[in-house]
Amino acid sequence: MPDGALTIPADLRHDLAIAAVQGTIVDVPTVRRHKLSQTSVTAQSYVIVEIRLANGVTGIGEAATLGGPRWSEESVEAIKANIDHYLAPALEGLAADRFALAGMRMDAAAKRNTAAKAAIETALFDAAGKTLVVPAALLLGGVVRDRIPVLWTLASGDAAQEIDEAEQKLDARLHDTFKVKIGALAPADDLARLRRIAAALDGRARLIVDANQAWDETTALQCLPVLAELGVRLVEQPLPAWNLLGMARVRSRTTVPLMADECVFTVQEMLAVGQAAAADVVSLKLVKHGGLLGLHKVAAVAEAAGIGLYGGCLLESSIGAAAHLHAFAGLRELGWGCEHFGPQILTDDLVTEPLHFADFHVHLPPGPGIGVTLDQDKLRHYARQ
Ligand code: MUC
Ligand code: MG
Repeated sequence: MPDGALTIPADLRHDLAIAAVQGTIVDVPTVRRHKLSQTSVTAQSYVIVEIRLANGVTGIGEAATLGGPRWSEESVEAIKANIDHYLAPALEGLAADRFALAGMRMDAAAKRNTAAKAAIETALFDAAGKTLVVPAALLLGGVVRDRIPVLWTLASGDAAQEIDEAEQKLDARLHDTFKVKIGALAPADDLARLRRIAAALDGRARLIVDANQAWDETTALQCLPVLAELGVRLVEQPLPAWNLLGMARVRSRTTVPLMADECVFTVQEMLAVGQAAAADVVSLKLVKHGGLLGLHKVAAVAEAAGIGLYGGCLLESSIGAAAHLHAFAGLRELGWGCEHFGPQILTDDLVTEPLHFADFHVHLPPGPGIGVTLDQDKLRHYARQ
C-alpha cells in the first residue's frame, strides 16, 4: 500500500452503519413575499434530515418545498411521512457509503418522492464524508470549481421595489444577474414591469425570466419578441411541463434561449427534452433529480444532447445550497452559473457558519461532507410544533 493511500479499516466500515434517521419540519420566514406564477410564500418550509451512524457521526440533508405541494407534488408533511414510514426503514442495516444501493432501495420502497430521497442521500454523503474527512465533492469525482456565479431572483411583483432590491445587490457586489419571476400577472403587465426593470438596470445587470409554466404557446410567441428586444438572456419554463413539443416549436421561432425546469425531473425526461429539441439549457436541482448522483446523471444526459447546465434551486437554506454546490463543483461545465441565493432570502440561517457570498459568486464550503454544520438551537427554534 503506497504511503498516504486511504484505507478504510474494518471497524470503520462497521461504524458506517446507519443507526438512526430523523426528519424535522422547519418553517423559516423570508425577508419579503416571494411570488411565483402558481404560489406565493413568506416562509420557506423544509424537512431537515439527520442520519446518525454507529460511529456517532451525524450527516445532514434538506428537502426544500415552495408553497406546499404547488411547485411539485411533494409537501413537507408528505416528505416527513414518507421518510418515516418507507424510506428510512428501507435503509436498515446499510452502510452510509453505499450511495447507489441506498438509491436503489429507496426507489423500490417509494415511487418519485425525489425531494425526500435527495435529503436522505445528501445526509449519507455528509455522514460518509465527515467520517472519512473528505468533502462530498471529492466522493463525487473531485472539484472542478470552488466558486460559482450566483444570481438573485426578483419576485415581489412590484417593479419599484424590485429595482431598489437589485440596486442594493449590485452595490454590495453580491449579484449582477437577476431572474424575474413572471406569470402571476397578466402578460402585458409583466412586460411593462420588465421594461421598467430592464431600463433601470441597463448595461449594469443581466436579466433572465421564469414563467413557471404560466404561458400557453400563443402567449409565449407573442411575448418572446419583446423579451428579445429587452435583452433577456434566458426564458425558463414558459409552457406547462407536459408541453415539450410546444416548447420545441416556440424554441424554433425565437432567438432567446429556453431553459427546462419543471419538465425535467428524471434522466428519461432529460432525454425526452433532448430528443424533442425543447430547450437550450436545463436547471439542475436535487429536489427534482433525487440526489447528488441523480443530478450528475441528468447533467450527463444534457451534455450528451448538447444542452447547457444551470445550477437551479428551490430557495434552499445553507444546508441544501451547500449540497448543491458540492454536486455542481464537479460538473465539467456550468456555463449559466447558479441561483443559490436562498440562504440570503431567509431571515435566519440553520447552520453555524453561513455560506460565503462575494464578488457575485457563492463559494463551495470547504471541509468534510457538505461542509456546513447544523445549528441545533436554530433547528429547535424553527421546528414546527
Ligand atoms: C424555480 O422555479 O426556479 C428558484 C428560484 C426562485 O425564485 O424560485 C425557484 C423555483
Ligand atoms: Mg424555475
